[in-house]
Amino acid sequence: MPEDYREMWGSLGLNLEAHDGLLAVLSDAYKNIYLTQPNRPVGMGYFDFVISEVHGLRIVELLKDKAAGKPVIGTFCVYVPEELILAVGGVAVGLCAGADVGAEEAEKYLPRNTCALIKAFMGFKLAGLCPYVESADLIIGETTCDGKKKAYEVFDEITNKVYVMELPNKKSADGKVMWKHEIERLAAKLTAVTGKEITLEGLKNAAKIVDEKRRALQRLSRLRSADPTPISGLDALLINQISFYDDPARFTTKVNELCDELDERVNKGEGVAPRGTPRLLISGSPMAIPNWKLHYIVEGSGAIVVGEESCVGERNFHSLLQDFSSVEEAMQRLAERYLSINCACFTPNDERFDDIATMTQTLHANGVIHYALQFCTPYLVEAFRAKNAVEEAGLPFLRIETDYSLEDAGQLKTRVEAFVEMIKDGGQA
Ligand code: BJ8
Repeated sequence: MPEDYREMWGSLGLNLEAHDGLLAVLSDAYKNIYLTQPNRPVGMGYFDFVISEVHGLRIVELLKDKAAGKPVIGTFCVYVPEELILAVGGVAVGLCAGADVGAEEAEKYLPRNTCALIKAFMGFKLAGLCPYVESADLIIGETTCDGKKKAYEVFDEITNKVYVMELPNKKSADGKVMWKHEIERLAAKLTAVTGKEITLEGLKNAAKIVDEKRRALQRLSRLRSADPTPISGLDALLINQISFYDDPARFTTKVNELCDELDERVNKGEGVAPRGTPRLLISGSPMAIPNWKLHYIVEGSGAIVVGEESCVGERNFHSLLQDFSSVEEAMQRLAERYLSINCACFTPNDERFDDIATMTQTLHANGVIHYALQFCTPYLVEAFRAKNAVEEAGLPFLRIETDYSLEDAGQLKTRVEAFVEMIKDGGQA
């Protein structure tokens, strides 16, 4: 860390010794996984810097924002509308965690057979390792999978900051009415917490910032359709992970600058792997930072990841909000836009298979790897229908169930390598 942030971390109540250990491990992992990649775009330098300062400078910025009266609002799910947080002058930060940290602490409150994402956000808090949770004024959960909604009850007991949005299980007419009501209820909650009314002007400014961020991420996604692809899946995943933490306007500028560079690469026919390298789509549970495991394995096995049908990926930026001319209309647009996300928590969720089909076509994928965290029932069950849909479309499919530990890395690598070889041979799974 270029600056010494220990005083700040201490004042946030972090466990300094354990936190030093975590940063050391992450820094080593980052060097090994990211900085050894060949032919990285120059524009990745900004994102390398953001990662190096993810518990440093970014937290300094958040604390300055708080001191200036801007509340910090933590979220866990892409169904929570960022526009409403920005419209009350707040700063939105993602709180999902992607490392096997604090599991022992988390298991004092949660059953062992809980998915790694839930254990990690609980574990980071309980082990005193998350400056984002400590900085947050309010934490917004949602009734998605059972594990999350029950964990929020415990998380609220520990933090006393949790507010839960009720997401319907079905996108029926009643579900839509209920969800619109939940959006309005969140707006009222944010106004109560911040003392700031949500105005049309505030919503328009917020929508512009968030839509521009989405446009930049869509542009990055489109550039990955080129062969050779101008950016690795690892780097694209990192950018998507950072989109949940960074200042949105600055992030958008940096993604667009990177995309200008990638445009040039595409025009010159340059890429990070030779033309014809097998191209894979990853689909399933989200990969929160610093979960780089599967991409690292895939890209070390002679293939390239060209897209993520995931919340840390396409589900986060797939559609824009569109214009509106009143607060009421904005609430309706927000309800529609967010309910159009296709998560396995919904039943039925057939639209997700259409999304996978569209992405495989647009990105010219040669196969799909379905990624589900162990004990994530929604995605594990849905994998069977996803397999049928992908194979009916004539593409090979590999189903992976894993967690954040590295114990199964060798076994996964063997399976992924065999999958990639089969694609090279032009075969079916
Ligand atoms: S919209 S995927 S962010 S709920 S991996 S905690 S589903 S058991 S994260 Fe998710 Fe929103 Fe859906 Fe996306 Fe539960 Fe599965 Fe764990 Fe998950």
